[in-house]
Amino acid sequence: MEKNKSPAGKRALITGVTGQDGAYLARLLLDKGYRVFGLVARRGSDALWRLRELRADADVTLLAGDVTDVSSLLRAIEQSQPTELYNLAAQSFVDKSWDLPSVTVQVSGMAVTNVLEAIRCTDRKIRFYQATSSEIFGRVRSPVQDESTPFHPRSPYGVAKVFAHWLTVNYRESHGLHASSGILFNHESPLRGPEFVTRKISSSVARIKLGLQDKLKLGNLDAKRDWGFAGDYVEAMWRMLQQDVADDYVIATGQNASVRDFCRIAFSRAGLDYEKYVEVDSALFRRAEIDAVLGSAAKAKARLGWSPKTSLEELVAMMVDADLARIGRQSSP
Ligand code: NDP
Ligand code: GDR
Repeated sequence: MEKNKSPAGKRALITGVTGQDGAYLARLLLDKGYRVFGLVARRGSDALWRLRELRADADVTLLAGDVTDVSSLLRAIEQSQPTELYNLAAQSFVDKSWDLPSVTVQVSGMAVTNVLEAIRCTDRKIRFYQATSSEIFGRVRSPVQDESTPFHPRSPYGVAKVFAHWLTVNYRESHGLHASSGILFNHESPLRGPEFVTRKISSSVARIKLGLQDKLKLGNLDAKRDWGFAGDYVEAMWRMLQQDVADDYVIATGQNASVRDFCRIAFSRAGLDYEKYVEVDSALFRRAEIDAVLGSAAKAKARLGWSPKTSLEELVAMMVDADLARIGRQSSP
Protein backbone atom coordinates (compact mmCIF):
# COMPACT_ATOMS: atom_id res chain seq x y z
CA MET A 1 0.00 0.00 0.00
CA GLU A 2 1.23 3.50 -0.78
CA LYS A 3 2.64 5.01 2.44
CA ASN A 4 0.62 8.20 2.56
CA LYS A 5 -2.76 6.64 1.61
CA SER A 6 -5.09 5.84 4.46
CA PRO A 7 -7.38 2.82 4.41
CA ALA A 8 -11.01 3.29 5.36
CA GLY A 9 -11.97 2.62 8.96
CA LYS A 10 -9.47 4.97 10.54
CA ARG A 11 -10.62 7.05 13.47
CA ALA A 12 -8.97 10.19 14.78
CA LEU A 13 -9.37 12.08 18.03
CA ILE A 14 -8.19 15.71 17.90
CA THR A 15 -7.67 17.83 21.00
CA GLY A 16 -7.78 21.56 20.20
CA VAL A 17 -10.21 20.84 17.36
CA THR A 18 -11.75 24.32 17.67
CA GLY A 19 -8.39 26.01 16.97
CA GLN A 20 -6.86 26.97 13.64
CA ASP A 21 -4.98 23.70 13.08
CA GLY A 22 -7.79 21.60 14.55
CA ALA A 23 -10.18 22.87 11.88
CA TYR A 24 -7.76 22.27 8.98
CA LEU A 25 -6.77 18.85 10.30
CA ALA A 26 -10.40 17.81 10.81
CA ARG A 27 -11.18 18.86 7.22
CA LEU A 28 -8.16 16.93 5.88
CA LEU A 29 -9.00 13.75 7.78
CA LEU A 30 -12.70 13.88 6.83
CA ASP A 31 -11.64 14.21 3.19
CA LYS A 32 -9.50 11.10 3.63
CA GLY A 33 -12.48 9.14 4.93
CA TYR A 34 -11.65 9.20 8.64
CA ARG A 35 -14.25 9.23 11.36
CA VAL A 36 -13.21 12.38 13.26
CA PHE A 37 -13.80 13.15 16.94
CA GLY A 38 -12.86 16.40 18.64
CA LEU A 39 -12.31 17.16 22.30
CA VAL A 40 -14.00 20.45 23.12
CA ALA A 41 -13.74 22.39 26.34
CA ARG A 42 -16.37 24.92 25.13
CA ARG A 43 -14.83 28.04 26.61
CA GLY A 44 -15.62 30.46 23.77
CA SER A 45 -19.10 31.67 22.86
CA ASP A 46 -18.82 30.55 19.24
CA ALA A 47 -16.27 27.77 19.53
CA LEU A 48 -17.20 26.11 16.24
CA TRP A 49 -16.76 29.03 13.81
CA ARG A 50 -13.60 27.64 12.23
CA LEU A 51 -15.04 24.16 11.70
CA ARG A 52 -18.08 25.86 10.19
CA GLU A 53 -15.94 27.91 7.77
CA LEU A 54 -14.39 24.68 6.47
CA ARG A 55 -17.79 22.90 6.44
CA ALA A 56 -16.53 20.33 8.92
CA ASP A 57 -18.81 21.16 11.88
CA ALA A 58 -21.56 18.70 10.99
CA ASP A 59 -19.19 15.77 10.46
CA VAL A 60 -16.94 16.01 13.52
CA THR A 61 -18.28 14.27 16.62
CA LEU A 62 -17.63 16.58 19.56
CA LEU A 63 -16.76 15.13 22.94
CA ALA A 64 -16.69 17.25 26.09
CA GLY A 65 -13.31 17.29 27.75
CA ASP A 66 -10.22 19.16 28.82
CA VAL A 67 -6.61 18.02 28.52
CA THR A 68 -5.97 18.99 32.14
CA ASP A 69 -8.63 16.47 33.21
CA VAL A 70 -7.36 12.93 32.66
CA SER A 71 -10.74 11.29 33.31
CA SER A 72 -12.28 13.27 30.44
CA LEU A 73 -9.47 12.05 28.16
CA LEU A 74 -10.02 8.42 29.17
CA ARG A 75 -13.74 8.85 28.47
CA ALA A 76 -13.07 10.49 25.09
CA ILE A 77 -10.75 7.63 24.08
CA GLU A 78 -13.34 5.09 25.18
CA GLN A 79 -16.05 6.87 23.19
CA SER A 80 -14.02 7.47 20.04
CA GLN A 81 -11.79 4.34 19.92
CA PRO A 82 -9.21 6.29 17.89
CA THR A 83 -6.44 4.79 15.78
CA GLU A 84 -4.72 8.21 15.80
CA LEU A 85 -4.70 10.96 18.43
CA TYR A 86 -3.53 14.48 17.58
CA ASN A 87 -2.78 16.63 20.63
CA LEU A 88 -3.17 20.21 19.41
CA ALA A 89 -4.66 21.70 22.61
CA ALA A 90 -2.61 24.51 24.09
CA GLN A 91 -2.60 28.01 25.50
CA SER A 92 -0.83 28.96 22.29
CA PHE A 93 -0.41 32.74 22.52
CA VAL A 94 3.22 33.33 23.50
CA ASP A 95 2.68 36.87 24.84
CA LYS A 96 -0.10 35.69 27.18
CA SER A 97 2.19 33.02 28.61
CA TRP A 98 4.04 35.65 30.67
CA ASP A 99 0.74 36.74 32.24
CA LEU A 100 -0.56 33.18 32.70
CA PRO A 101 2.57 31.08 33.23
CA SER A 102 0.97 28.39 35.39
CA VAL A 103 -2.02 27.90 33.12
CA THR A 104 0.26 27.82 30.08
CA VAL A 105 2.63 25.28 31.61
CA GLN A 106 -0.32 23.12 32.74
CA VAL A 107 -2.17 23.10 29.41
CA SER A 108 0.68 23.29 26.88
CA GLY A 109 3.15 21.16 28.86
CA MET A 110 2.01 19.09 31.84
CA ALA A 111 -1.27 18.01 30.24
CA VAL A 112 0.67 16.08 27.60
CA THR A 113 1.35 13.62 30.44
CA ASN A 114 -2.42 13.11 30.76
CA VAL A 115 -2.84 12.42 27.06
CA LEU A 116 0.10 10.00 26.88
CA GLU A 117 -0.96 8.22 30.09
CA ALA A 118 -4.51 7.91 28.77
CA ILE A 119 -3.11 6.19 25.66
CA ARG A 120 -0.76 3.97 27.67
CA CYS A 121 -3.55 2.84 29.99
CA THR A 122 -6.11 2.15 27.25
CA ASP A 123 -4.72 1.22 23.85
CA ARG A 124 -0.98 1.41 23.18
CA LYS A 125 -1.55 0.99 19.47
CA ILE A 126 -3.03 4.50 19.16
CA ARG A 127 -0.64 6.62 17.14
CA PHE A 128 0.11 9.96 18.80
CA TYR A 129 1.02 13.38 17.40
CA GLN A 130 2.29 16.15 19.68
CA ALA A 131 2.12 19.75 18.49
CA THR A 132 5.55 21.06 19.46
CA SER A 133 6.84 24.44 18.28
CA SER A 134 9.82 26.33 16.92
CA GLU A 135 9.53 28.37 20.14
CA ILE A 136 11.70 25.65 21.73
CA PHE A 137 14.68 27.03 19.74
CA GLY A 138 14.14 30.54 21.16
CA ARG A 139 17.52 32.24 21.37
CA VAL A 140 18.69 30.23 18.41
CA ARG A 141 21.99 28.35 18.54
CA SER A 142 22.41 28.15 14.76
CA PRO A 143 21.16 30.35 11.91
CA VAL A 144 19.03 27.50 10.50
CA GLN A 145 17.21 25.22 12.94
CA ASP A 146 16.58 21.52 12.45
CA GLU A 147 15.96 18.44 14.62
CA SER A 148 19.52 18.54 16.01
CA THR A 149 19.53 22.22 17.09
CA PRO A 150 19.75 22.68 20.90
CA PHE A 151 16.78 24.28 22.67
CA HIS A 152 16.75 27.65 24.44
CA PRO A 153 13.10 28.68 24.97
CA ARG A 154 12.39 32.36 25.75
CA SER A 155 8.86 32.24 27.22
CA PRO A 156 6.84 30.07 29.62
CA TYR A 157 5.07 28.78 26.49
CA GLY A 158 8.39 27.75 24.94
CA VAL A 159 9.48 26.04 28.16
CA ALA A 160 6.18 24.12 28.29
CA LYS A 161 6.70 22.95 24.70
CA VAL A 162 10.21 21.71 25.52
CA PHE A 163 8.61 19.55 28.23
CA ALA A 164 5.92 18.38 25.79
CA HIS A 165 8.56 17.45 23.23
CA TRP A 166 10.77 15.47 25.60
CA LEU A 167 7.82 13.68 27.20
CA THR A 168 6.70 12.54 23.75
CA VAL A 169 10.21 11.26 23.01
CA ASN A 170 10.29 9.60 26.41
CA TYR A 171 7.00 7.70 25.94
CA ARG A 172 8.27 6.50 22.58
CA GLU A 173 11.55 5.31 24.07
CA SER A 174 10.33 3.95 27.40
CA HIS A 175 6.84 2.64 26.58
CA GLY A 176 7.24 1.92 22.88
CA LEU A 177 4.35 4.19 21.88
CA HIS A 178 4.07 5.38 18.27
CA ALA A 179 4.53 8.98 19.42
CA SER A 180 5.82 11.76 17.14
CA SER A 181 6.65 15.36 17.90
CA GLY A 182 6.11 17.88 15.13
CA ILE A 183 8.35 20.90 15.62
CA LEU A 184 6.30 23.31 13.58
CA PHE A 185 7.32 26.84 12.70
CA ASN A 186 4.69 29.60 12.51
CA HIS A 187 1.78 28.77 10.26
CA GLU A 188 -1.09 31.06 9.51
CA SER A 189 -4.37 31.22 7.60
CA PRO A 190 -7.62 33.17 7.40
CA LEU A 191 -8.65 31.12 10.47
CA ARG A 192 -5.74 32.38 12.59
CA GLY A 193 -6.70 33.87 15.97
CA PRO A 194 -6.93 37.69 15.87
CA GLU A 195 -4.29 38.10 18.60
CA PHE A 196 -1.44 36.77 16.41
CA VAL A 197 0.46 39.37 14.43
CA THR A 198 -0.36 38.11 10.92
CA ARG A 199 -4.11 38.12 11.46
CA LYS A 200 -3.91 41.39 13.39
CA ILE A 201 -2.27 42.85 10.28
CA SER A 202 -4.62 41.28 7.71
CA SER A 203 -7.77 42.27 9.61
CA SER A 204 -6.45 45.80 10.16
CA VAL A 205 -5.60 46.16 6.46
CA ALA A 206 -9.20 45.21 5.68
CA ARG A 207 -10.64 47.64 8.22
CA ILE A 208 -8.38 50.47 7.04
CA LYS A 209 -9.28 49.78 3.42
CA LEU A 210 -12.99 49.80 4.31
CA GLY A 211 -12.65 53.07 6.27
CA LEU A 212 -13.31 51.45 9.66
CA GLN A 213 -9.85 52.03 11.21
CA ASP A 214 -7.11 54.69 10.87
CA LYS A 215 -3.91 53.18 12.28
CA LEU A 216 -2.35 49.85 13.18
CA LYS A 217 -0.25 49.69 16.35
CA LEU A 218 2.38 46.97 16.44
CA GLY A 219 5.38 46.03 18.58
CA ASN A 220 8.68 44.79 17.16
CA LEU A 221 8.61 45.16 13.36
CA ASP A 222 12.08 43.62 12.96
CA ALA A 223 11.30 40.16 14.37
CA LYS A 224 11.62 37.52 11.67
CA ARG A 225 9.46 34.43 11.43
CA ASP A 226 9.37 31.45 9.06
CA TRP A 227 5.70 31.70 8.07
CA GLY A 228 3.81 28.93 6.25
CA PHE A 229 0.18 28.06 5.53
CA ALA A 230 -1.66 25.98 8.15
CA GLY A 231 -3.42 23.93 5.45
CA ASP A 232 -0.02 22.66 4.24
CA TYR A 233 1.23 21.96 7.76
CA VAL A 234 -1.64 19.68 8.90
CA GLU A 235 -0.76 17.43 5.96
CA ALA A 236 2.69 16.98 7.56
CA MET A 237 1.09 16.01 10.90
CA TRP A 238 -0.93 13.32 9.18
CA ARG A 239 2.07 12.03 7.23
CA MET A 240 4.06 11.62 10.46
CA LEU A 241 1.44 9.19 11.78
CA GLN A 242 1.43 7.13 8.56
CA GLN A 243 5.09 6.13 9.00
CA ASP A 244 6.00 2.67 10.29
CA VAL A 245 8.29 4.24 12.89
CA ALA A 246 7.47 7.34 14.93
CA ASP A 247 9.97 10.20 14.90
CA ASP A 248 10.34 13.97 15.32
CA TYR A 249 10.24 16.40 12.42
CA VAL A 250 10.82 20.09 11.83
CA ILE A 251 8.14 21.56 9.57
CA ALA A 252 9.00 24.94 8.02
CA THR A 253 9.23 26.76 4.69
CA GLY A 254 12.98 27.46 4.85
CA GLN A 255 12.40 31.19 4.27
CA ASN A 256 11.79 33.92 6.78
CA ALA A 257 10.53 37.48 6.67
CA SER A 258 10.13 40.30 9.16
CA VAL A 259 6.89 41.62 10.60
CA ARG A 260 7.66 44.76 8.56
CA ASP A 261 7.87 42.63 5.36
CA PHE A 262 4.53 41.04 6.23
CA CYS A 263 3.02 44.53 6.65
CA ARG A 264 4.43 45.70 3.35
CA ILE A 265 3.00 42.75 1.43
CA ALA A 266 -0.37 42.84 3.22
CA PHE A 267 -0.99 46.59 2.79
CA SER A 268 0.11 46.51 -0.84
CA ARG A 269 -2.36 43.68 -1.49
CA ALA A 270 -5.07 46.24 -0.68
CA GLY A 271 -3.30 48.99 -2.67
CA LEU A 272 -2.02 50.75 0.49
CA ASP A 273 1.39 51.88 1.72
CA TYR A 274 2.04 50.37 5.18
CA GLU A 275 4.29 53.27 6.22
CA LYS A 276 1.29 55.60 6.30
CA TYR A 277 -0.66 53.42 8.75
CA VAL A 278 1.66 51.36 10.96
CA GLU A 279 2.79 52.84 14.29
CA VAL A 280 5.23 51.24 16.70
CA ASP A 281 3.99 50.96 20.28
CA SER A 282 6.72 50.00 22.75
CA ALA A 283 4.08 48.52 25.09
CA LEU A 284 3.61 45.73 22.53
CA PHE A 285 7.23 44.56 22.67
CA ARG A 286 7.87 41.15 24.25
CA ARG A 287 9.59 40.68 27.60
CA ALA A 288 12.04 38.37 25.83
CA GLU A 289 11.91 38.39 22.05
CA ILE A 290 12.94 35.74 19.57
CA ASP A 291 14.67 37.86 16.95
CA ALA A 292 14.64 35.42 14.05
CA VAL A 293 13.82 31.80 13.33
CA LEU A 294 14.41 29.87 10.14
CA GLY A 295 13.68 26.17 9.83
CA SER A 296 14.99 23.36 7.66
CA ALA A 297 12.38 20.72 6.83
CA ALA A 298 14.91 18.61 4.90
CA LYS A 299 14.18 15.52 7.03
CA ALA A 300 10.42 15.85 6.48
CA LYS A 301 11.01 16.23 2.76
CA ALA A 302 13.22 13.15 2.60
CA ARG A 303 11.21 10.84 4.89
CA LEU A 304 7.62 12.12 4.63
CA GLY A 305 7.73 13.47 1.09
CA TRP A 306 6.40 16.74 2.54
CA SER A 307 7.18 20.23 1.35
CA PRO A 308 5.22 23.47 1.65
CA LYS A 309 3.01 24.43 -1.31
CA THR A 310 2.06 28.01 -0.44
CA SER A 311 4.40 31.03 -0.75
CA LEU A 312 4.35 33.92 1.72
CA GLU A 313 2.82 36.18 -0.93
CA GLU A 314 0.03 33.66 -1.57
CA LEU A 315 -0.58 33.25 2.16
CA VAL A 316 -0.80 37.00 2.77
CA ALA A 317 -3.13 37.45 -0.21
CA MET A 318 -5.38 34.67 1.08
CA MET A 319 -5.58 36.27 4.54
CA VAL A 320 -6.13 39.86 3.36
CA ASP A 321 -8.74 38.81 0.79
CA ALA A 322 -10.60 36.72 3.38
CA ASP A 323 -10.66 39.59 5.87
CA LEU A 324 -11.76 42.09 3.22
CA ALA A 325 -14.67 39.77 2.35
CA ARG A 326 -15.52 38.94 5.98
CA ILE A 327 -15.32 42.50 7.34
CA GLY A 328 -17.00 43.88 4.21
CA ARG A 329 -19.95 41.55 4.81
CA GLN A 330 -20.15 42.49 8.51
CA SER A 331 -20.05 46.24 7.84
CA SER A 332 -22.49 46.29 4.92
CA PRO A 333 -26.01 47.39 5.83
P1 NDP B 1 -5.11 27.71 18.65
O1 NDP B 1 -4.78 28.62 19.78
O2 NDP B 1 -5.85 28.24 17.47
O3 NDP B 1 -5.93 26.47 19.20
C1 NDP B 1 -5.69 25.92 20.47
C2 NDP B 1 -6.80 24.94 20.80
O4 NDP B 1 -6.55 24.36 22.09
C3 NDP B 1 -8.21 25.56 20.85
O5 NDP B 1 -9.11 24.66 20.27
C4 NDP B 1 -8.46 25.65 22.36
O6 NDP B 1 -9.83 25.60 22.70
C5 NDP B 1 -7.78 24.37 22.81
N1 NDP B 1 -7.55 24.32 24.24
C6 NDP B 1 -6.96 25.28 25.02
N2 NDP B 1 -6.90 24.86 26.29
C7 NDP B 1 -7.46 23.61 26.33
C8 NDP B 1 -7.70 22.66 27.35
N3 NDP B 1 -7.33 22.90 28.61
N4 NDP B 1 -8.29 21.48 27.03
C9 NDP B 1 -8.67 21.24 25.76
N5 NDP B 1 -8.49 22.11 24.73
C10 NDP B 1 -7.88 23.28 25.02
O7 NDP B 1 -3.72 27.06 18.18
P2 NDP B 1 -3.27 26.56 16.72
O8 NDP B 1 -4.37 25.82 16.10
O9 NDP B 1 -2.61 27.67 16.01
O10 NDP B 1 -2.09 25.55 17.13
C11 NDP B 1 -2.35 24.18 17.40
C12 NDP B 1 -1.23 23.62 18.25
O11 NDP B 1 0.01 23.76 17.56
C13 NDP B 1 -1.02 24.30 19.59
O12 NDP B 1 -0.59 23.32 20.49
C14 NDP B 1 0.08 25.30 19.33
O13 NDP B 1 0.80 25.57 20.53
C15 NDP B 1 0.92 24.51 18.34
N6 NDP B 1 1.71 25.29 17.41
C16 NDP B 1 1.11 26.22 16.61
C17 NDP B 1 1.83 26.91 15.68
C18 NDP B 1 1.22 27.94 14.79
O14 NDP B 1 1.98 28.71 14.18
N7 NDP B 1 -0.09 27.97 14.65
C19 NDP B 1 3.27 26.64 15.49
C20 NDP B 1 3.79 25.62 16.37
C21 NDP B 1 3.02 24.98 17.28
P3 NDP B 1 -10.65 26.99 23.03
O15 NDP B 1 -10.99 27.52 21.70
O16 NDP B 1 -11.80 26.51 23.81
O17 NDP B 1 -9.71 27.85 23.82
P1 GDR C 1 4.65 33.87 17.82
O1 GDR C 1 3.47 34.60 17.02
O2 GDR C 1 4.94 34.52 19.11
O3 GDR C 1 5.78 33.69 16.86
O4 GDR C 1 3.98 32.45 18.16
P2 GDR C 1 2.90 36.09 17.10
O5 GDR C 1 2.15 36.28 15.84
O6 GDR C 1 2.19 36.36 18.38
O7 GDR C 1 4.24 37.00 17.09
C1 GDR C 1 5.14 36.97 16.00
C2 GDR C 1 6.11 38.12 16.11
O8 GDR C 1 5.43 39.36 15.86
C3 GDR C 1 5.88 40.32 16.79
N1 GDR C 1 4.86 41.36 16.96
C4 GDR C 1 3.62 41.18 17.43
N2 GDR C 1 2.98 40.05 17.82
C5 GDR C 1 1.68 40.15 18.21
N3 GDR C 1 1.00 39.06 18.56
N4 GDR C 1 1.05 41.38 18.25
C6 GDR C 1 1.67 42.54 17.88
O9 GDR C 1 1.06 43.62 17.93
C7 GDR C 1 3.01 42.43 17.44
N5 GDR C 1 3.91 43.34 16.98
C8 GDR C 1 5.03 42.68 16.69
C9 GDR C 1 6.15 39.52 18.06
O10 GDR C 1 6.98 40.25 18.95
C10 GDR C 1 6.78 38.28 17.46
O11 GDR C 1 8.15 38.47 17.28
C11 GDR C 1 3.22 31.71 17.20
C12 GDR C 1 2.14 30.94 17.97
O12 GDR C 1 1.28 30.32 17.04
C13 GDR C 1 2.76 29.87 18.84
O13 GDR C 1 1.73 29.06 19.42
C14 GDR C 1 3.67 28.99 17.98
O14 GDR C 1 4.26 27.97 18.76
C15 GDR C 1 4.74 29.86 17.31
O15 GDR C 1 4.08 30.83 16.51
C16 GDR C 1 5.65 29.03 16.42
